[in-house]
Amino acid sequence: MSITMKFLFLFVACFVLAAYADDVVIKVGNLKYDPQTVDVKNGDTLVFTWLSDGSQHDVIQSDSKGSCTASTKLTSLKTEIKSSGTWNYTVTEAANTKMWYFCSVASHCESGMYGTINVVSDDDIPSTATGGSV
Ligand SMILES: [Cu+2]
Repeated sequence: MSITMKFLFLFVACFVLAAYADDVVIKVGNLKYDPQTVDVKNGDTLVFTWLSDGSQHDVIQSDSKGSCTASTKLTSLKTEIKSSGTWNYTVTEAANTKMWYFCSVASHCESGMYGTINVVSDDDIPSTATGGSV
């Protein structure tokens, strides 16, 4: 491979990597997660963004859709209860994985404050990113 070809290859490789991982913003507040369901890829980062709605919320993984019971598995999809700021979760799960989560504060979950994360393969979607590429 010539030097020029090597640089061209590196350039393309960098571009592909940069295009692969996306930031996906999920708004936390007003008794809901918005969007409630997201399609993401391994390597994407979920940016949970508290809306400072005057109420406290958290993000706790559950074991089924709409469940208000914390997962019995060891999980890193879990935050402190807070009222503002952001929390990032980088998707390390493989494609064809579903994850569910809810807010454990008061009766927020019972009021509909829960969400679903669909981990899909690269081919399934272009991206649901609302932020820029990393
Ligand atoms: Cu809440």
